[in-house]
Amino acid sequence: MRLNFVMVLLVGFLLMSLHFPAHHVSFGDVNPDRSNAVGGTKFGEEVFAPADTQFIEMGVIVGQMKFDKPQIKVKAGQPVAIVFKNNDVMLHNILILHPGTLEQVGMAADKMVADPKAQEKGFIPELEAVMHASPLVNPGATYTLAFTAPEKKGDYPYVCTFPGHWRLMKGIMKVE
Ligand SMILES: [Cu+2]
Repeated sequence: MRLNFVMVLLVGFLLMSLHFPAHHVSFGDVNPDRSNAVGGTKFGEEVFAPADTQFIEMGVIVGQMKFDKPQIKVKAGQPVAIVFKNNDVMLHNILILHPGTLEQVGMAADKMVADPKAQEKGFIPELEAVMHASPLVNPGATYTLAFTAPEKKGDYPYVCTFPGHWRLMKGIMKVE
């Protein structure tokens, strides 16, 4: 399992590095408070997943602008790795949000179309509501978003913030 995880990250990095200039992979300015992330918010980082990591595969329903899972469940305080495979034909990302902030983040993402640096920022709004975020993932590429599930139980939205996607491309991460 550990080897697979590292392989996924490395393969993801190789695929993405073919398409994105280096500055697209910097996330330091989006939300500095990601100290509880296991890793995976940057490409190429070698992340050793703890043995109790909950791996969750996530894909896209092709042409429908939807994640292939409307809901996922994780255990509070446990390491999580969402293996996001963009099997669609357009760019997508995946963000984990604080409960009740989907609209706020979605609207902010849509407004980013007017921001000349939006692509560079991966269409990730600079809001406290954003807990974890992947970069934009190219069609055919996979990105593993690794983090520690919140201690606080509840319904945490996940969403793609490519402009116009958030109303359909969303789901709920149930922290139990
Ligand atoms: Cu999307």
